Amino acid sequence: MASPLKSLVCDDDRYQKCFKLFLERSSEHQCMRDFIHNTLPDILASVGSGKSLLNVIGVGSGEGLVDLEMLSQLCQKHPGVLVDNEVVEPSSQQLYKYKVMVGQKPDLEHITFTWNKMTASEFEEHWRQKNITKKADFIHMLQMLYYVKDPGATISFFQSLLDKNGKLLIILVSGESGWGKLWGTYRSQLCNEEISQCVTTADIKSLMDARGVPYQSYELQSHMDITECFTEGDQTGELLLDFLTEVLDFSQTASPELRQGVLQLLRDPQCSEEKGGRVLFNNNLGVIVLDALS
Ligand code: CQA
Repeated sequence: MASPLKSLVCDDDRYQKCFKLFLERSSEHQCMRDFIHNTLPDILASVGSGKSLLNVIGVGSGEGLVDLEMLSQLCQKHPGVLVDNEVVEPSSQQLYKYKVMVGQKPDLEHITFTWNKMTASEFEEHWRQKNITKKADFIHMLQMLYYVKDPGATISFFQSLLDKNGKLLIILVSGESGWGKLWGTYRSQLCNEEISQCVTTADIKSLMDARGVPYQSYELQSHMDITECFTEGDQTGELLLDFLTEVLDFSQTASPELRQGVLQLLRDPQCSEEKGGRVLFNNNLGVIVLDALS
């Protein structure tokens, strides 16, 4: 039977509201930033190996805040190189914000931006049809593989675009995160496979192991303050619950059993820890780095 619950993804205004709140209540961007500053520079040191132009592809770049931080690390590691940056993002609002930000930054004259307002699979189609032979030195896909039909096929395609010494960076929630536990129990009731996949880095690692594709991996500690979820009728709590379940108006539309079950699991030590009267949901992220196929 089809789930009667509507996906949050169907209401972009509400999604953006939830997402903004999530960013305020979580350390998601901070932990990515720490990784970008502390670990990524070493990963980027070997890309390109002496080329004067580096090709970068950002898949699902959003507003581009995190992209620009990575580009800045890349430019610091390779002083004087030119960067050709392909941005792939289906949301025109997000792409617009990205363009505005680029227009306001003074120190980006070494980087050219190509704006692709499309999904990853449309980009793949476009690349194949135009018979583009350009290879990439650095490709990143941050928190986006949930939204493709076949994460394994998407990874294969983008990995095939890597030049010698190129790197593909994938970030998703970790299998050990609260998300992993929540989906382990409620996947069939919450996830609409047509819209998004409940995929974690644990799934991607199993897939790569099965294919015999080597990778490096990292775990990033992160949490999300979900305390308000447990106060009935609280507006903030309802937005956070929508984000956690990816269901539009979850409290209003889920059955009482599902609602109670989800709330109980969210509080459970498998998903969250209590600290100073706050409930902190485990939002740990996993990073996977792939080299060019040899
Ligand atoms: C849409 C869908 C997903 C979006 C979006 C818009 C998204 C961010 C911004 N706008 Cl229509 N996705 C996103 C961002 C962060 C993040 C996750 C997804 O951590 C991961 N999800 C599962 C762990 C959270 C629901």
